Amino acid sequence: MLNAFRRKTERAPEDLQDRVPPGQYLTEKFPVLHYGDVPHYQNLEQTWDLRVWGAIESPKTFSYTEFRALPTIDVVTDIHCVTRWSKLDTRWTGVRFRDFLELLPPLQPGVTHVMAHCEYGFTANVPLEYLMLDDALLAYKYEDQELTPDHGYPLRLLTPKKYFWKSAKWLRGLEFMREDRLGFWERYGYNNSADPWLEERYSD
Ligand SMILES: Nc1nc2c(c(=O)[nH]1)N[C@H]1C(S)=C(S)[C@@H](COP(=O)(O)O)O[C@H]1N2
Ligand SMILES: [Mo]
Repeated sequence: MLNAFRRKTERAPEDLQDRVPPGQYLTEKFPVLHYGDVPHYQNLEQTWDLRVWGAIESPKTFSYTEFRALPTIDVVTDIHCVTRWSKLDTRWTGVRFRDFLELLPPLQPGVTHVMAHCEYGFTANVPLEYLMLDDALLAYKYEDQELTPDHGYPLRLLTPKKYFWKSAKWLRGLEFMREDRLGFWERYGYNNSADPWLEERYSD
């Protein structure tokens, strides 16, 4: 019955304080935030695929149908946006990143980071170890509904232990890397590490 006591955009009630990182407030809304246009797809089988490449024994491409046939799990997690809103107990459905990795050709030795590549060239870099956590997902449903275009349809990354900007929407590719490289927001002054509990919002 947590919900009944949750405020809209105020300080968290006492019992939820320990779930709200420093400098964040809780919201019941689901704000939409991104740079640029929202892609709209007509025929996903013809206009969409998911590619993996980089430091992997061979690149691989999943069609929409192939990807949607993969086993899914649900993840319930809190999300934290660098613009200071946090949302508790959001529920997502998708392919767990760790399980997805099992379906790929072996990675080459020394992979440390993954670059998420999105429609229109947006990128986000994430350490591989964060993608190996239980809550890292290639997500396509939110609260049991297909993602809306605004929130990343047909597929987004979910990496909830980082600020939400690394949860890249409109995901089209995953590049395995042997060293870190900055993604889109990271190049524009967001903190590369992006841990909400350490309040790593911007770089100096
Ligand atoms: N492709 C893409 N994904 C993106 C972004 C973007 O600009 N492009 N913005 C990020 C930022 S800054 C945030 S806070 C979250 C917002 O996700 P939402 O709109 O579903 O709340 O998406 C992230 N994913
Ligand atoms: Mo953001």
